[in-house]
Amino acid sequence: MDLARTLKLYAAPLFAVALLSVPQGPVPAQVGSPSLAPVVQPLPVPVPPPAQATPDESAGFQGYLQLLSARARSEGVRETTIAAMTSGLTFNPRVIALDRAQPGSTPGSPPAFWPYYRSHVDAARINGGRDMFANSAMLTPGIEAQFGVPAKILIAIWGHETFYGRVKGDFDLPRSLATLAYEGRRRDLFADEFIALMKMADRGVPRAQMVGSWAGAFGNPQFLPSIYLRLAKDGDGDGRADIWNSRADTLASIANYFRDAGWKRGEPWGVRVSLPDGFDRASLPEKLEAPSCRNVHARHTAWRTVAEWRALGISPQAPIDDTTMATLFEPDGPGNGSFLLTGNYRVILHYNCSNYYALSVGLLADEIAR
Ligand SMILES: [Ca+2]
Repeated sequence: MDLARTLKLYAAPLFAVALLSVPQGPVPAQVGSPSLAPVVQPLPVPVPPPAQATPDESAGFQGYLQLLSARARSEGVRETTIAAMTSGLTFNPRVIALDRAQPGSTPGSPPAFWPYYRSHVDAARINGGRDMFANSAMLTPGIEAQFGVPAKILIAIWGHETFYGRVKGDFDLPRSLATLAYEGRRRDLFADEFIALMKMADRGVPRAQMVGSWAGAFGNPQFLPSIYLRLAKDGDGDGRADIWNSRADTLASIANYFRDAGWKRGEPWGVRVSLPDGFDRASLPEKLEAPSCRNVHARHTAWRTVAEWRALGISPQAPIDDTTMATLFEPDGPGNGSFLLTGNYRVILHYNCSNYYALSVGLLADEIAR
């Protein structure tokens, strides 16, 4: 799962990018080390103009494709698939320009959450989710029963990733993944994804369907190929996991990802809380330490039960069991909104490790079901 988590970090939420008004495709704020800045940044990032592949790059890339092909062959990928996936493939300098345009960790205080939230979880996002929620009412009880994940969460993920399928990306996936692997900064990860994409083709996914984000994520939930192979589900029983076009397959696949990542049935992602006047924040339990995604988790307190939080004077604004373990998080500091976050919030972070992302998903989900 560590590998899967790391890989999923490459899958930028396209909708966030669209709303950042970056004119030339998705620009996730951070790819790679989960200990860096949030994946979703509230500020637009200047994108350098596309460069041309140099002759050396082109020659080297073609040689590298032969290495990838040999590996695919050794892993049982069919010869016709290898040919279909590599013939005519060229290095894409645009993908590298986008990759290099990502900002690193932002020094100083993290940017404010609420302005980001207001601009991203707008009326269109909420109303689109409510429509999807209502129109999926025949479908979702079965998925909720099977996987234990609320439909509102699944739909909020879909809304965040691709605005309910409206913005899925149009980069050629083999070209993007092979380019990122060849460039070498994270070669092993992207080479693995390229091989996984070939295996998808062997399973019958059409070459023409292989388009998505510049970083290799695709379909309604923006899965990477390895995630697709491992977790995509056929929700409508036609024998194919069509996360590009099928609502049932999309929702079942996101639900399967969440179940696999440890979503706990019946537990909320978190609740808003109120703190008593003069609450002594200096006495709060220490910061949360996590093996990955440290900067994101370090903004939360250590775990306490809800009963222990209540004993400190903190009042949940929605139902949550006293025995539930939770951390306290105040994204914009005291007096600007406070939350108790459960283990299920960590599952949303597993999908995309950013407090902006996870808190927005949780709040959008609650708006959708309101
Ligand atoms: Ca299907």
